[in-house]
Amino acid sequence: MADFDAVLKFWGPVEADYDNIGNMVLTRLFAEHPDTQKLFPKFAGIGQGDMAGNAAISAHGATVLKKLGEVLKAKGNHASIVKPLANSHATKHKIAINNFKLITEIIVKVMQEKAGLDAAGQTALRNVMGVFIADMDANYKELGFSG
Ligand code: CUS
Repeated sequence: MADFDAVLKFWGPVEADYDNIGNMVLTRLFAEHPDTQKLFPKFAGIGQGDMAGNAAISAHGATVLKKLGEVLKAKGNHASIVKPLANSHATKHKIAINNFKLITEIIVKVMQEKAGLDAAGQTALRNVMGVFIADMDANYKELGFSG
């Protein structure tokens, strides 16, 4: 099975609850990698205990997962999705590439727990994200951002 489909098979529960699952992804990212919380100024002062109920964290978590859903459904034809994302993350947010690798591992874990993502699906998601991140990196280099 193609990597995209091996992940999309488990996308239903994520799609049904973007806000809550997105919140879990960012809350866990910030817990496991505290430096990532500082990348987005609007999240800077929020304590771990207040994250689950924080609407801004849910909203951005949902945004991240919706983008991932678009990438999965594009099945490789994601150049038009990656370009604006690379632009905003390189020039506006200044998010180094390594952060996307960190969030990948968190999404793998959260999807395992909340959507039952199996071993094949976990490998497939890592593969999809590997290609996506390499494409982000190529765009970063074109923009002259060393992220
Ligand atoms: O927003 C977005 O979209 C991104 C994602 C991808 C590209 C995958 N992000 Cu946001 C990222 C990050 C965050 O949020 C935080 C931290 C780190 C990273």
